[in-house]
Amino acid sequence: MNIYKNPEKETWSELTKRPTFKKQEISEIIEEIFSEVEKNGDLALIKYAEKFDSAKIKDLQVTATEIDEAADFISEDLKLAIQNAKNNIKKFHASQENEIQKIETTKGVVCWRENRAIEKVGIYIPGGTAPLFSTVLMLAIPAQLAGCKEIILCTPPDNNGNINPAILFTAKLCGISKIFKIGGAQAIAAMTLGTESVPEVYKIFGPGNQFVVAAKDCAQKFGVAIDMPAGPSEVLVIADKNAVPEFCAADLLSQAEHGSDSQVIFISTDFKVLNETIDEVKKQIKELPRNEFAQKSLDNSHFILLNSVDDALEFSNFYAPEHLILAIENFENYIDKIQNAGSVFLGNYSCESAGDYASGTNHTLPTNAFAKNYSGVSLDSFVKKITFQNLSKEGLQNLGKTIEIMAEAEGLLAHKNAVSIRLK
Ligand code: HSO
Ligand code: ZN
Repeated sequence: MNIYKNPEKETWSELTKRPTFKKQEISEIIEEIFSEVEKNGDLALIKYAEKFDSAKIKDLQVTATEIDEAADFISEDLKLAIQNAKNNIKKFHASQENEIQKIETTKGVVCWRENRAIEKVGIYIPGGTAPLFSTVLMLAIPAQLAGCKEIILCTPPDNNGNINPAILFTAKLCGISKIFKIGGAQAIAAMTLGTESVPEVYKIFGPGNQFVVAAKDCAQKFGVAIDMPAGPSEVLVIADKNAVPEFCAADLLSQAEHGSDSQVIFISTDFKVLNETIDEVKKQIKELPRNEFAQKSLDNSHFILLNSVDDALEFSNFYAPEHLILAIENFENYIDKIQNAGSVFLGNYSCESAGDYASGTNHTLPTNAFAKNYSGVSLDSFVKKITFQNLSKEGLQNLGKTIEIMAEAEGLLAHKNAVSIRLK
C-alpha cells in the first residue's frame, strides 16, 4: 500500500503506470497452439484439455442434458438473482437500440445507416479461481438483442470434464445452447479457425488470463474482431469529506479480490477519510476468503491525498480507470469533467458491485488506460452499421457539379464520367 500526500503533477505519470507483461514468451506458445488447432482440430483441443485442464473429455460440446441438469445444482435464490440481473441488463441494453434516421443532405440526396448484427460471435468465459457466470449475462444478452444468428460459448472444463453449473444455467437462460468445453488460448484459436465441432466466428468477446489476451491479439491477425484490448481489472475511487470510509474500503477490496494484478487507486481530498479508509481496508481484508489476492493487489495500490475534487478528476482522466467511483457530495457538478473512464458510479450508494452484476450496465469495460479511446461492451459491439444512399435524378443534378469538379481535381476522370454520363 503506497501513500502519497499531494504528489507533484510530474510524478503522476509514474503513479498511473500499469504493470507490464512479458509478451514475447507468450506469443511463441500462442502461435504453437494456433498451428496445432489448425492442423489437428478437435483432437488438438481434446489434447489441450488434458494438458491444461487435467480433463479427459470425449465430446467437446456440452450436451443438452448436461445443460438442462445444471439447474439442479443451483439454489432457487441464485436462479432468481440471475433472472433479476438479466431483466435489468436486458432493459438497459434494449434502450440502446436507435431508430434509423434518413437525412436529406441535398435536395434529392438521401443517406442513412442501418444496423446489421454480426452473424457469428464467440463468447469466452474463464474458469479458474472465480467462474464469472455474470459475464455470460453481459455478453449473451446484447448478442441476442442485436440478433446475432450464431452465438457460441467456450469455457474450460474442471478436471472431471464438467462445466460450472451456474455458467450453464445462465447460458441456457440467455438462449445459448452451443457450449464447448474448451479453455484458454486454444478456445480462442478454435473460434478463430473453426474445427470439426467448433464453428468459426467473426468476433470474439470475453475476459481471460494473459494467454487468452494474447490469443485474442493473434485472432485479429486472422481477420477476427475482438471486443477490446484487455488488462487486469481496476477501480479508482474519489472521496471527499462526506464519503463513508467503510464503503470506500469495501469498494476497493471488491476490485482487489479479482486478482493479484488488480489495480486499486484511492484519492481523497480529506486526510481523515484517507486514514480511516486505509484502516478499514486493513480491517475488512481479514474477513475475505480471497484475501491473498486482495493483499497482493493492495501492495501495488495507491492511496493519494489531493487538494480538490478537480485535481482528483484531472488525475483520474490521466489514469483513465475502468471503474470510477465518485463518493463525493454534489457529484452532479463534476460529471462533465469526467473525460476518460469505462463506467462511473455516482454517490455513496453506487457500489461497483451493482454494475458488476445487476444494475443493468455492462461490466465488460476498457482497462489499461484504454478508456481513453474505447467504450465498454454495449449493443453496438454486436452490430456493424451499413450506410445507404439514394439519389434521385434531381438529386444528382443538384450534387453533380460538386462531384465532377472534385473528381477532375483528383485526376479521376472515370469518377467524373459516372456523373456526366447520367446528366448529359
Ligand atoms: N469487476 C469485473 C467484473 C465482475 N465482477 C464480474 C464480478 N464478477 C470486471 O470489471
Ligand atoms: Zn468485479
